[in-house]
Parts: sequence; C-alpha cells; structure tokens
Amino acid sequence: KLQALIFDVDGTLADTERDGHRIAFNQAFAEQGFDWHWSESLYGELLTVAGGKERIQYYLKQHHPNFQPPSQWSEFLANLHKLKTKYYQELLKAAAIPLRPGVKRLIKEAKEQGLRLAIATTSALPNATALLEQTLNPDWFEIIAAGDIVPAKKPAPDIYNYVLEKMGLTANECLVFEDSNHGLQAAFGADLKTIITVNDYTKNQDFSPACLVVNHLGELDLPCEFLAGNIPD
Ligand code: XBP
Ligand code: MG
Repeated sequence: KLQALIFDVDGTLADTERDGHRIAFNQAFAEQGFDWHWSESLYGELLTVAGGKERIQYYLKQHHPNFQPPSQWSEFLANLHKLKTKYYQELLKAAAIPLRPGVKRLIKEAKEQGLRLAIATTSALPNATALLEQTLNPDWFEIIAAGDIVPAKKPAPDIYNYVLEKMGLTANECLVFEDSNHGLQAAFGADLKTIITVNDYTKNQDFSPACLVVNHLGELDLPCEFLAGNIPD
C-alpha cells in the first residue's frame, strides 16, 4: 500500500535551474573575478552533472582545462559554492520562484490523506529549505535529504536508499516525483516507481523506466486515489 510520496526539488517542485541556480553561479563567478558565464544553453549541457560543486569542477575540466585553483580543489570549490548558495538565497528572497502547476494541490491532498512526505535532492540543504519555506512548509516533510548527505549524488540511488532507510519504508510503499533522467535513474536504482514531470531542459531525455511522464501535475485530475491504486508495476 502507498505510504509516502518522495519529491525531487529542482525542476520538479519549481523551475529553479535557469532563472535561479544558473544566475547564482554566474554571480559567484563574477564576484570572484572569473570571466566565466553560463548561458542558458551551456547550462543545459552542464545539468548532466548533478550537484553545484561537481558541476563547477566539470565545467572547468571541459572549458578551462588549464585552470589551476588558488587553493586546494576541495577548498576552492567549497568556497565558490558557498558564495553561490548565498546568491541563490538572495535571489529566492527577491523574487520567489513559484511552484510548478499542481504541486501544491497534490502535496496538500496527500498530507490530508495521511500520506508521508519526503524530499530527495542533490541541492544543498539550505537551498531546498529556502524554497520550501517560501512555497510550502518544510515541516510537512518528514525527511529532507539533500546535498552532501550521501557522497554519491544522483544518478546514484544513494539519496533514495537513504530516505527509505530513514523512513523505515520499502520501495513499493513509495512513489517518487522527478523531472530528469538522472533523477529517474537514481529512483529506479532504488527500485522506486517514478512519475516524471518534464521541463524545457529535460523534455527530450529518455524516461523509459518511468511509470508516467507528463508535462506537469496541473493537467491531471488523478491525485491520491489514482496514485494509491493505479500505478502499474
Ligand atoms: C539538482 C541539481 C543541483 C542544482 C544546484 O538536481 O542538479 O545541482 O542545480 O544545487 P536534482 P547546489 O533536481 O536532480 O536533485 O548548487 O545547491 O548543489
Ligand atoms: Mg530535478
């Protein structure tokens, strides 16, 4: 029986990437005096790497292979990423990024019906929490599994296995909401059933292991009863 819904954050709850994270990365680069700029299309390519620190490192390897950080790589990446997190928080405060259609309705209805709720995201914890504070309520979620809490980020299944373990649930008692192929791979790797809501960055990706792929949740009149009984194996 369905016991819990587990949500990805970026791209699933809200379209945070293009006008949120991307801008904050560029602001952090500029403040540090780097002339690196992530355009909308370049960012689409960089999204294949999950995690802010991992994404910066990948970008430098691909586009500035001779770059040498002024300190140890780990320290350099951590500091730059901290700055980016600060800018992202400021950005969310200045112009809240809205939830995608249907998200609030589904989450409220799930809560009313007694389903348990959790978050599984690659983003840093303060970023996930800030979005939830502005749009829903972080307390509605029993577990907010985020960022470096597991060393191997999506597409590795670790973050989903972590949530299952913390909630004391088995995979067939949960349903996941994701927006990307690497999120789907992570959930699938933990044997979880997944509904995909695509966005502009992910609409052409392969979602074959998903149990449902839709543009967004607003078009669906199928929330909890459907979810409880009708998701195919
Ligand atoms: C989210 C991400 C994150 C954000 C940046 O992926 O890929 O890296 O872009 O977050 P998912 P941080 O939606 O699959 O969890 O900079 O906070 O790491
Ligand atoms: Mg996502």
